[in-house]
Amino acid sequence: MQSQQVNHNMASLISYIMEGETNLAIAEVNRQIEAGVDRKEIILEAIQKAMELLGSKCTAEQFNLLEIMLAGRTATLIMKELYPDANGAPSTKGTVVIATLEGDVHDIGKNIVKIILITQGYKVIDCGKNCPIQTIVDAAETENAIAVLVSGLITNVIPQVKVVKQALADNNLSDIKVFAGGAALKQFTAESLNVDNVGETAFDVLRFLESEV
Ligand code: B12
Repeated sequence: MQSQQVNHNMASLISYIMEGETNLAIAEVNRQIEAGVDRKEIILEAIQKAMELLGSKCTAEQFNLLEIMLAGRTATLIMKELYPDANGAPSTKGTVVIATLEGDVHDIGKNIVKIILITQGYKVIDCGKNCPIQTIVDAAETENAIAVLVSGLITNVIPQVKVVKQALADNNLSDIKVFAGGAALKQFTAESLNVDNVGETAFDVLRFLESEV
C-alpha cells in the first residue's frame, strides 16, 4: 500500500519532479544538499514519493505518457546530480545482475538501485527492462554473480519472479541469491515470491548483500 503522506521539506522538490521541471528540481536538490540533507532522503522522500503520486495518471484507463516521461527524466537527472561519479567507481565487492522481467518496461527504480550499488563498490550487470529470465541466468553464469536483483513494477511479472530461483538452479547456479523489490513486489513476502528476500527501497539491497551473501 503506498503512502500519500509527504515530507513537508520535500514538497517543492516533489512538485518540480511531478511537473518535469528539471532545472528547478536540480537547483532545489543542490540547495537541500548544501543544507545537509542526506541523498537517501532525497531519493526516498522526493523521487520515489513523486513517482508514486503520479500513479493515478498511469492506469489502464488514464495514461498521460508525456507527463510521466518528463517526470521520469527529471528523476533520472537528479540521480546523476546526486551521484556524478557513479560510472567511474571501483568495483571490489562482487558482481550482481539486475533486470526488470519480460513484459515490464519500468526501469527508473532499477536504475536507482544500480547507481547506489555501483557507488558502494559492486559491479552491476544491467540486463535492462523487459528481460527474459534466460538472459538473466546467462549473465549470472558468465559474470560469476553473487546475486540476481529483480525489480518489478507491474503485477503481471509475479509468475516470472517465482521461477527465477528454479531457472538458476536448473543451470547449477542455486548458490546465487535472488532479491526482489519495486512497487509491485514489495508488499509480498519472500516465501510467496520464492526469492531470498524482498526490499522496500534501493538501500535494502545493500543490507541484503552485506548480511546474506
Ligand atoms: C513511471 C511509470 C511508468 C512509465 C515508466 C518509465 C520508466 N522508464 O520506468 C511508463 C509511462 C512507461 C509506464 C507504463 C505503464 N505503466 Co506505469 N507507472 C509509473 C509510475 C508512475 C512510477 C514508477 C516509478 O518509476 N517509481 C519510482 C521508483 C523510484 O520507484 P520503484 O521502482 O518502486 O523503486 C524504488 C524501490 O521500490 C526500490 N527498488 C526498485 N527495484 C528494486 C529491486 C530490488 C531487488 C530491491 C530490494 C528494491 C528495489 O528502489 C527504488 C528506490 O528506493 C508507477 C506508479 C507507482 N506507484 O509506482 C506506475 C505503475 C507502475 N504503472 C502502472 C501501469 C498500469 C502501467 C501501464 C500498464 C499503463 C498503460 N495503460 O499502458 C504501462 C505498463 C507498461 C509495461 N508493460 O510495463 C501501474 C501498475 C499496476 C500493477 N499493479 O500492475 C502503476 C503502479 C500505476 C498505478 N496504476 O498505480 N509507467
